Amino acid sequence: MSKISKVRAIQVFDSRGVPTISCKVSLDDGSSALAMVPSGASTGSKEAFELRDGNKAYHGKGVLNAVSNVNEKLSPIVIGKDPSDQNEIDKALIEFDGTSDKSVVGANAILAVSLATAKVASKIQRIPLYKHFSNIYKNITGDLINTAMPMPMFNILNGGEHSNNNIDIQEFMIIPSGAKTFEEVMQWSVEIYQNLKKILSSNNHSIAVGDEGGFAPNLKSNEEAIKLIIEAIKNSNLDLKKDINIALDCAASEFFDGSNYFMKGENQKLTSVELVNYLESLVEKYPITSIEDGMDENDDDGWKLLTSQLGNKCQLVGDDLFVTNKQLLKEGVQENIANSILIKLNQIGSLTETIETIHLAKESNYEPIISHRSGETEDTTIADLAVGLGVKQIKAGAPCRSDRIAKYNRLLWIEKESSDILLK
Ligand code: 2PG
Ligand code: MG
Repeated sequence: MSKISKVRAIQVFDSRGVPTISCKVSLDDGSSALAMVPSGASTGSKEAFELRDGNKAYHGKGVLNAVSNVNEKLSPIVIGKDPSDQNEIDKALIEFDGTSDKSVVGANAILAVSLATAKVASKIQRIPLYKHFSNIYKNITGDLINTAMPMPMFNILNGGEHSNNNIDIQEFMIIPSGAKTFEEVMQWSVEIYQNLKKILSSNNHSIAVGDEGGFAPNLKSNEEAIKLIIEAIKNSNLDLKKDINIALDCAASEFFDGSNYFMKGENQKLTSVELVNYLESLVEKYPITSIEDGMDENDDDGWKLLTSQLGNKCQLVGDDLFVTNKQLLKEGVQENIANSILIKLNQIGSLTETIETIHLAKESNYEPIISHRSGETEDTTIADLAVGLGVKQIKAGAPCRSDRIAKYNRLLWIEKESSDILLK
């Protein structure tokens, strides 16, 4: 069995031009694989620690300290180890750091090594990465996976922290729920996206895009954004509800001041109760089947109310709320808040812990959703992660810009090459 012989990280750049880590893990048989770490803009306060240099270079956002932590501190820990034993490797990395938020060496440093190891292990076994992920899941949890193509939520209109327009809701997404194949998923979404571009253009709105490739025009209200998307769906000759549904990521922590939700775009100050009623009115009016971070991450009463009022008619996704953390998810399940969890590898900082959280979600009947970050790279690992772990939904941005499209293109290849992996 080949062993890890070298680990090398360098500083590269993400889709926002912000530094991030790229890590190469090499084996003694000469094979190697690269992984890159993404980064968020609307981050949850309890995410694992992203180590940044904080000096003059790159406005403090350099990652040279995290890079040298990989090269000097983490590399000796994994050299000589079997790359297919992901659990043991992640455990050793986590133990070396020794903190619950990975703040000594940085979650970005640990995750880079964790992912590059998984990738090189799939290479030497000559199996696709998604298959290796299924095997790791079985090793860690004892459960077998039914691999599946995930249904995407395409973020085609960006607001909040992902653009400088006046829209407060961060993401307006389309779900091509009626599509039969991933190929059809892509065709429908691309056509809607391009029809939306035409509509915006003919109404003299900006067609510039935000961080996740969705358009970012100034509009009168959140509702106007939904109406424009519905027009684009109709212009694509697709049926609302039957073919296409809508999802929102409010990222509500970004407009909560500790007691009220202030939607600047429409000059509205709402209490938790009023925000829940507002979201319920949107669900009643439009085919909205999923709402992420409808409330602030610390607004427990708001979350309880949202779940009791909307939980049986809408998927309620916890992102900043759970930050892919098993313990926080456990508490949420006990308190009966939300009914779904967004999964981001870098929120927790290792593959093994991500898998444990997904396992707990499945056992608790909380639907897991694999997600990109707003700062992405050409790394397509999350596409394989969704397929390999049988996670039925993925959020990877608009069907536009290579940092987003790379994930969808990878899913197209998986569908073409594996006739037994179906969109459910
Ligand atoms: C989110 C993500 C991804 P960010 O809030 O769900 O869409 O954004 O990476 O900025 O946290
Ligand atoms: Mg979110």
